[in-house]
Amino acid sequence: MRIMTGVSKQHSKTKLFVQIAWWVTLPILVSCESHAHKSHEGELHQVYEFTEQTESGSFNVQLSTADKSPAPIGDYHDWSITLTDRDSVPVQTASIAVTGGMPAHGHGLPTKPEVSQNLGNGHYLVEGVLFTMSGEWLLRINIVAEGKSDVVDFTFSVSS
Ligand SMILES: [Cu+2]
Repeated sequence: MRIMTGVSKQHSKTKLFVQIAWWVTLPILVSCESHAHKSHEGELHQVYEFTEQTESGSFNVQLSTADKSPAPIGDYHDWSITLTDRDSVPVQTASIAVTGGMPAHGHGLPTKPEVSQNLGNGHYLVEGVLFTMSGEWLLRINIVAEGKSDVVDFTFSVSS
């Protein structure tokens, strides 16, 4: 009888541990699942347009999804940058690099976007942006122009 009780207690402890482990793990599994699922949909979502001053105030950067089209999850798409200086004069010749990722997930961008075209009058085309999951994404725009180097971060939520 004692042995039976002992076994029974041990069993219920194990069972409890398994249950706790499951409830801790479940949300992680569910979020991974939804990420994977959404990354295959490739549906169109939100149109983005932001304007920010760079950290040192050298430039103003307008960042938007190209052609005001929505940013999809799971498909390559383009963004546009409009660059002006502190006097609102278009910056015609700039070297621009785009990096980023998901700060909350601790990962970078899945691709290396490139500023592929200088469209003139301070407009630049960014190709090769890809969001692989919903959540908060960061795009960091590094600018070298007019003898100055400056950076600006754009953080926004991508959802399906
Ligand atoms: Cu992520």
